[in-house]
Amino acid sequence: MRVIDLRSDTVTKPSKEMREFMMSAEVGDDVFGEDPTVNKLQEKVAELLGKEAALFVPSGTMGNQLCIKAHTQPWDELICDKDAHIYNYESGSIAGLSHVQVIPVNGKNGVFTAEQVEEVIRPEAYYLPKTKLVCIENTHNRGGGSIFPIDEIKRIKNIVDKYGLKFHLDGARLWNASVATGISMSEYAKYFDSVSVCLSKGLGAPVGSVIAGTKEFIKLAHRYRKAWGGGMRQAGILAAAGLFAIENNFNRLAEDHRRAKYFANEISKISRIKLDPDKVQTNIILFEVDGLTAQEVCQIVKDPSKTGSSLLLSVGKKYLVRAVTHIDVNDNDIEEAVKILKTYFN
Ligand code: TLP
Repeated sequence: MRVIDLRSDTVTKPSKEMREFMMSAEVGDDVFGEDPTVNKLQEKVAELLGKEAALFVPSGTMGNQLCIKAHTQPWDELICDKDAHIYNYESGSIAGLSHVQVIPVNGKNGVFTAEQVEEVIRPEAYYLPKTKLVCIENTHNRGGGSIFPIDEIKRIKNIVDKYGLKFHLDGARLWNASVATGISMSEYAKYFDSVSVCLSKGLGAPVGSVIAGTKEFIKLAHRYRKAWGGGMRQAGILAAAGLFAIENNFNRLAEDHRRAKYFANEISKISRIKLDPDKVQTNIILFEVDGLTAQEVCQIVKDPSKTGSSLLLSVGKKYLVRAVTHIDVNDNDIEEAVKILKTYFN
């Protein structure tokens, strides 16, 4: 049976070439800082992001949460979009691990303005929480792969500086933003005190994220990584996948964006489907099916009995279905996915 898996760009499997590259990686004990491949990856990502230092971590969640922990103290407060991954999908870790509370801002597709940030920053008073950190996500997952405009990032950075706050970027898919806009990773990163990027999303590596910032910041994050059980030993095998992915799978993200756009255009013609294809900026497509919850849509298209193929989609919000293009789907798979949606919803 044919399965077309558009649930996420996390579902990709390492290619034969990537696996071979991993097999030949030189390794050492990274808890002693002695894994040459991990060190190489950290240097490479630090350079790419124009930061002093970087740290390899097991997941995007750990990367974001380490940054939040290293920028804050218990009882502090951070500002992020109401749909931010750090706030919705990281198991309550802002509260659980950092003892920090969130001021969720009502952005549009995950994008908010400098004015919205300034409005919620607390004045100094003993009975108020201290606002310490602003976090943005680029591209924005629940915003449908939306790109945070660089001009708004600059405006928010002015506010961050004016109030002496810190600025964190969840750049799990910063690669996609960079390829889509032509703005370099370092140009995006330079406005932030810390950046987290994922190797296991569009880049197709099996595991891992990297966080970057000043040497002092990374030293502190390194301490917390160990404390949280994230110290890895011969992790060069995994870091090698990341190095391979950056080298070979970064620029090809444009293909995923092209397919997402095509898919969005085609399914927007289906009578019961509601979406604006102009909103699709990268590799994530959010759409509604008239009268059905996202969960119901996922169940219907998964069943191969009518079409001979199983289409896997995920839930974006209660009524928003999410489809994500990635390295393991080709033009033909996208055609088949369109056909399946036509069968059920036209
Ligand atoms: N996103 C995943 C999961 O929510 C399942 C997905 O399928 O999109 N930041 C952003 C913007 C993300 O989209 C994700 C993962 C993370 C951080 C966390 O990364 P991991 O899953 O490696 O902890």
